[in-house]
Order: sequence, then structure tokens, then C-alpha cells
Amino acid sequence: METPTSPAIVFYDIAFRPPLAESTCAPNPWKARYALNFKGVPYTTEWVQMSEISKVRRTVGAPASRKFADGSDYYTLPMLTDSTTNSIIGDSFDIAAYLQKTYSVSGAGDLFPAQTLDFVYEHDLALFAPLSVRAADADDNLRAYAQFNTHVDAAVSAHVPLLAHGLPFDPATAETIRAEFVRRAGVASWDDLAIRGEARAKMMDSLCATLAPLAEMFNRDAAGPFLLGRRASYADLIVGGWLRMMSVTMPPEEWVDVRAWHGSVFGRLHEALEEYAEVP
Ligand SMILES: N[C@@H](CCC(=O)N[C@@H](CS)C(=O)NCC(=O)O)C(=O)O
Repeated sequence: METPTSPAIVFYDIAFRPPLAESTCAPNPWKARYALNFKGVPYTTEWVQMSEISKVRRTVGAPASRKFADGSDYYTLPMLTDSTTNSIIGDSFDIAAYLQKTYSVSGAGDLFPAQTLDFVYEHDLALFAPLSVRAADADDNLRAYAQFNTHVDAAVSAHVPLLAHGLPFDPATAETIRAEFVRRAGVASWDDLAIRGEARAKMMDSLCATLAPLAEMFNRDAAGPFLLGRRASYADLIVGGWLRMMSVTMPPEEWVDVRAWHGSVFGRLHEALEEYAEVP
């Protein structure tokens, strides 16, 4: 009789409140998890408390993939290890590119089909940690996807106060994590990171307007629900990762609105991505 072996791929994701598979909502891990499920390669999830990320990455031997504004290392997830190739990959985009290269014909096929990805969000965001900048990709097509990733990240990050207070922290560690967020933001209290009332409504309007050109791209192929019609690609997974975060962290009535914006393109995309939303 064969003994069952555990999958060669271990995927490291951020642990929020139990049940972990329901609360998981960090956008970059979601992009990578969607990519893994798209490829249909077996893996297990290693759940990491936010306070443990730097320790876990250092133990595995993955350098930080971001820097704080002061230049110090910012250890993040997702991360993936693959014992079949002895690889350690510590960035969501790198994970998708790795899966495409290593498991090129697996699952739903090509994660990076050529397409026009011209969503642009010009920004001058004063974030506590600047968004990651990728070294220039030799491959024009990957570069186009990476730029799209940066613009989508920036567009939603500019509205992240709408999401922060809805993060489903584990009650056991919530106080520590909130204190860390307060420290990073340089504010006096967790409450200072909330946005309510008229200011919130205004920020929702701004998010809606910011996402309009992105929605237009989804309307190019009327068959939908993906940018290329019936065929999903990593660009859809990038947007989908952020939608996952919104679905968990926004008040339900706001999430209903987001789903309905711009002819319901985001609601349709989110639903279609259920196919790749398994959390093993
Ligand atoms: N460029 C990295 C960024 C990853 C990133 O920012 N991850 C966030 C979650 S979406 C994180 O790990 N945050 C941990 C923390 O804030 O302490 C990637 O795409 O993987």
C-alpha cells in the first residue's frame, strides 16, 4: 500500500481569526492562492500569525520583499516553498511567474496570456511602506502584468482606510496587531485609523470613480466575466485578490455596492473566481 505523501508546495498565508479559511483576506496572498488553484498544483497552507512573519521568513531563508518608509526591512506574505525544485519564493507576483514557468501546462493553462493592460493610476501615495518595485522584467509581457499589478495595488491602497477597521483579527492577538498598525501609521490610536460618516462616503465615491477605467476594461469583452471574456488570467486574479479583501473587511452594505458598481463587473468577477478560491 502506498503511503500518502504531503504536497511538495507549502504556501504561507496570514492567519486572521479562526476559522482561518473563512477569514483569510490579505490581497497579495490571495493573488498567489488564486494562481496556485488556477494551476491546480497540490499544496498545503502554513498559517502564520502577523507577528511571526519576519521570524518565519528568516527561518525559511527568504529575504524581505518590501521596505518600510525608513528603509528597514518589511517582511510580508505570501511565500511559497517547493521541494521539487528547492525553491523559495517570497512575493505574490514572483509566485505567479514561478508557477507559470514551472507548471506551464498545468490546470487552467497560461496565467499570462498577452493582452492590453492599460489601467493607469497616477499616484503619490504616502504609505508607511512604499509598494514593492520589481526589477525590470526582461519579458515585455510579464512587465505589462507587473505594471498592471502596481497600478491596481496603488488604486486600492489609496482607499485602504475603508478596509482597515474591518480586518478580522484573531481576538488573541488583536491588541498587539492594532498597536503595530498604529505605530506604523504614526497616529495616536486605532480609532484614528477609522473613517466614518461623510468622509467615508466620499472615499467610497472616490474608490468607485478610481475603479471606473478598470471596470471599462472588463467591459471590453462582453462575454465576461474575465478581462479576456471566458478565459481567466493573472490580471483577473490581481483584481480578485483585492475584491477578496473587500468582501471580508467592508461592511456588507458597502460590499453590495462595490459588486454592483459599473454594471456589476466586480461582482461577476468575484463570483467567477470562486472556482479558484479553495483554501486547502
Ligand atoms: N510585494 C509583496 C507584498 C506583500 C505584502 O504587502 N503582504 C502584506 C499582506 S497583503 C503583508 O504581509 N503584511 C504583513 C504586515 O503588514 O505585517 C507581494 O506581492 O507579495
